[in-house]
Amino acid sequence: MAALPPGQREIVGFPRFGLPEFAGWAPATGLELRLTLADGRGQSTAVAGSALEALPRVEQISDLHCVTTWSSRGLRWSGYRFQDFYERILVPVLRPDPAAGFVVFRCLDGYSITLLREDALRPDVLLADRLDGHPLPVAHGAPMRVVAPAQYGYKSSKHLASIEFRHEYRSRRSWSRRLIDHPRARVTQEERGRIVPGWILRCVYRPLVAPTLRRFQEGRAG
Ligand SMILES: Nc1nc2c(c(=O)[nH]1)N[C@H]1C(S)=C(S)[C@@H](COP(=O)(O)O)O[C@H]1N2
Ligand SMILES: [Mo]
Repeated sequence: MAALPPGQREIVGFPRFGLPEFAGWAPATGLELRLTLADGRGQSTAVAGSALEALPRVEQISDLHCVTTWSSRGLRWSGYRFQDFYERILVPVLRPDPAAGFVVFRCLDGYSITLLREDALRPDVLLADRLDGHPLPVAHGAPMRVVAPAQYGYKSSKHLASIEFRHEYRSRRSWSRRLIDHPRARVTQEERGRIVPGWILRCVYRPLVAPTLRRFQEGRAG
């Protein structure tokens, strides 16, 4: 297997993880997928999950690199390429402004994250609804999640609800989130955060891994 990106350490298994404020949240099981698409100019439209079945199903084995320095390796995802979804479903129904360079993914738990359009259109970015040969479990983002392996895990939004196009990069609400949310978040460049260098953030994040893992295991909201 290839070497891990700088500052990452392999973790055994694949834990549920995320922002502590969402640790106590769980979506209803058996949710039907429905995606809202917004063009950033006030128009939106809803797409039923069944529409995606017209796209080629792809399998992909990739690693998930959490910005807090743990990596889970060799995850077997199945779903649809975001690129295929974009070209064959999204563009024909929504016709987003080609100048809108950012894509916002909003989630059922209230989480949202923005990717550069060019990063979202990489061929390894999936809308995944299966993991390890089984329907995507609630713990890992049912009914559907984004998988963006070239980016830190925080760009791989779970429980996807809507996709919106924007002209500017708009980060998450608070100033602290603005510090940590890098527009690109490429693991090869160690773009962990916007202002503080990645190698410093390694040391800030590492002590947070164990308590956050426990919080998610116990389902305690932050
Ligand atoms: N909806 C939602 N998506 C999310 C998060 C979250 O809190 N809520 N956390 C992100 C972070 S920081 C990581 S590392 C991965 C973890 O995915 P996992 O729980 O499947 O391990 O999900 C990302 N996507
Ligand atoms: Mo993460």
